[in-house]
Amino acid sequence: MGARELTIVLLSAPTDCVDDDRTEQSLGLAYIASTLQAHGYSVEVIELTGLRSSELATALHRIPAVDVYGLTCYSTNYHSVRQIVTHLRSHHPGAYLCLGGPHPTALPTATLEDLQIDSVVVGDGELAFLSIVDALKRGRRILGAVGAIAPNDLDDLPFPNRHLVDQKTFTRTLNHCRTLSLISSRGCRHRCLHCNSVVMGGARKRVKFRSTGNIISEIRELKKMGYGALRFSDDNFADNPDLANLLSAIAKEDILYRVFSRLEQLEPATVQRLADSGCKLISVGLESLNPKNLRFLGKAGMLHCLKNLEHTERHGITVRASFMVGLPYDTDASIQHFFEKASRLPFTEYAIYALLPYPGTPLWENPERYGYEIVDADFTHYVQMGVGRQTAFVLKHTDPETGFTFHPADVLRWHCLAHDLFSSKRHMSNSQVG
Ligand code: B12
Ligand code: SF4
Repeated sequence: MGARELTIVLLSAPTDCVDDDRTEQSLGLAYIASTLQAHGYSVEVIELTGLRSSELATALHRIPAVDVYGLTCYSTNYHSVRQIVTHLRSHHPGAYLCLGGPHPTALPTATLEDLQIDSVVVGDGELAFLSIVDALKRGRRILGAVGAIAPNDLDDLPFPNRHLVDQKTFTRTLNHCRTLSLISSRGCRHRCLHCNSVVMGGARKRVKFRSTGNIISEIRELKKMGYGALRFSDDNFADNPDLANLLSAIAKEDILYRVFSRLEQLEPATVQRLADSGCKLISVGLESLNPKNLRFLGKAGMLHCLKNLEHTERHGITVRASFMVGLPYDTDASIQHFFEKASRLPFTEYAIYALLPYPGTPLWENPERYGYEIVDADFTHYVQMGVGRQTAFVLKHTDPETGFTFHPADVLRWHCLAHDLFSSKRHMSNSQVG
């Protein structure tokens, strides 16, 4: 690969494991595309999400022959990523293949060994992939795991390019308006035991935030594209150190939006500002009302701020609270007790997942330390909320003190019981907001 211009295709892979995997384009690929373009490369993005697995083989033949392929990969769509890689290797044997995203970031060596790819990027991919492509242009093929090159300042990144895919083919809405996602920070300062954010922070010690001015410029660009409804994909949106200014600036933009936030952050004054600036939905991870379970997860502080739910709903912001089953101190009696209690809390929408050991999290690395055994090591089964609200549980747990053991069947039973106890709430799949 010499002086000739390099041709590059970025790909996302489908999965059958959820009802809809085509809610939005991959923001990660859109960021990588715009970074490459800013450095003079031309890029094509092919989103294969939305295809059923039976349709994938045919679609693969439509992927053009290029010099470089970059694929984004979750744990749950790993099978179809493998199928795509196998196809590309056999039809375009000389092409350079690179993987990035949550799964290869957690398991770079295993992914490199399992798939015949040239490299994986660990963590943020914009500058690392650019360095890979620059090297290829100079005739050097970088092989193996490539560490993220984090930008000193997120504002230096060009906005993700949303014009390379047909936005009308994606399904996300908020208040019945078609919705685009953006992200105002990278990483999360918390270290909850189950959460993949530890991995995606690239073990980052410091969360990075974009400036208010930079976020507002992107919002204006999205409005010009015809989108006044947005979703912030940040792990903990309200943790922004410049939040008050950011929300005052957003308030002038006349948009609707939704966020994810820790409950601790949702103090009355913050909630007022969120409501005034157009926030319609906040997703919060309540996880469990059992204090021992919350301590286990690293969320013990949450029980002291349940009052924050009241302010939020009172300001007309729908709260979507998510809970977990399969935590160490769960029993039939405790599920009954704590979910009954939770059903009386002031939130409108809910989701219930099972605890899953995503690769790279402490629970995956060292399950026995927490009394768990992984009984199904196929991470493509690690679906929190799959087709028809199904959840998966792949762990067995034994309490070291009492010897009480629970298995996947118990957890799936608790999942059903918890749903029944929440009959006065609305499941997120029936959301009237987003
Ligand atoms: C939006 C989103 C979704 C969307 C997907 C939209 C899409 N088209 O990708 C939907 C709603 C469909 C979804 C579904 C699920 N999700 Co989700 N989702 C997210 C969320 C909130 C934001 C992703 C995002 O936009 N990030 C911002 C961009 C900039 O970052 P990024 O995508 O990671 O990309 C960067 C790097 O990863 C890297 N990179 C990524 N791809 C590539 C490719 C190359 C070639 C290179 C070099 C680099 C690279 O560079 C990018 C730029 O820096 C994340 C949490 C988060 N904060 O990241 C969870 C997250 C990705 N989801 C997660 C999970 C668990 C799921 C589900 C399994 C949940 C379920 N229903 O059971 C499903 C799985 C669906 C599937 N496809 O298999 C986990 C992933 C865990 C894992 N090991 O796979 C995450 C990390 C949440 C978490 N903290 O646990 N999700
Ligand atoms: S669960 Fe939420 S607060 Fe905890 S590490 Fe993950 S994103 Fe951060």
